[in-house]
Amino acid sequence: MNTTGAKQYAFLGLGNMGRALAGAALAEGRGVTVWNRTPGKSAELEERGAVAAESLEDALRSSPVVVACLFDLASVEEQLFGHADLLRGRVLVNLTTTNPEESRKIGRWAAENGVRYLDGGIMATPGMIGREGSQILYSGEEAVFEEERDLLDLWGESRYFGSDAGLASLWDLAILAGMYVMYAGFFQGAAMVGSEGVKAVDFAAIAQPFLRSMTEFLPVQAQVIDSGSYEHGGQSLEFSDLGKMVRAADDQGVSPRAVQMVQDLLREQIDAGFGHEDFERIFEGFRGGNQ
Ligand code: FVH
Repeated sequence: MNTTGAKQYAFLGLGNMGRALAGAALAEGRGVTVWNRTPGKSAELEERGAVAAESLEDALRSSPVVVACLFDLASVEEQLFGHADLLRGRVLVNLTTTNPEESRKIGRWAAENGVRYLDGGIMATPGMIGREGSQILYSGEEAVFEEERDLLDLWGESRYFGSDAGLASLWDLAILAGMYVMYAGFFQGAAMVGSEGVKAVDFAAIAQPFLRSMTEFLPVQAQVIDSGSYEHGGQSLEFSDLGKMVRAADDQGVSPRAVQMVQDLLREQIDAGFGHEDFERIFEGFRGGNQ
């Protein structure tokens, strides 16, 4: 049964993340209606006070604010694009992961149909929702972001990036790019010592403190990049040469491809005559510039 007088929200999608988001709203006494394409995922939320809608249409009618956490753009299109009539005038907070162009596509559809749209990128796992360290990035209608802060802030630190609906997604995917490449380097290292029978957990125990401390340098490296000059006397490209790492992996029968990617970026800058400049210069390789 809905909590009398409480603000009402509809949650679409009860996967691991959708359940965590709805659960955080319930924990703060909000009125929650839930819907999932496949029935059977709402029992625990119902025990905590959520109402399970009998249909998607009922869920959309139940609340002025609809939170979607589906799988991808296709699932959002499939479920919502045919229901503009029911969503008109309502707020749609879409936390489904999409790329920037996909987010913009949903934003355009929302604008054409009078749906108040906020796009979100979740920088957290389901277990982190509502806990320290959880950040959710937003873009789209700023007034919606401000009006709904009492909901959004339940899930984590809320950050707004602008009215272009694709911006939250751009930031989300940019941060994840850093995460995945870091993981790939760690996995290559695990394979290197693994070739001598070392378990990955033992490698992690020793590598993690060092890798964690290295992240402290990110703001310093960012300052070098923003300065537009790579002559700050930091570690030079020539000094950074990763040939030894590539060779060590090869000699152990391990693919060096994670480190080879960085080595290629380094070589590109050295070959262009910038070997004496700071390591951060490889940033230019991503922009396609060698000036
Ligand atoms: N889980 C995580 O750590 C990450 C953190 C960052 C953000 N992601 C994104 O959140 C979206 C949902 O992720 P999830 O973890 O809840 O994913 P699943 O547990 O796999 O649940 C998927 C739900 O999506 C529903 N669904 C899939 N296709 C459709 C469709 N065509 N129409 C309607 N619903 C659909 C699915 O329903 P069902 O299969 O149970 O019927 C689940 O409710 C996602 O974008 C992540 O990238 C999570």
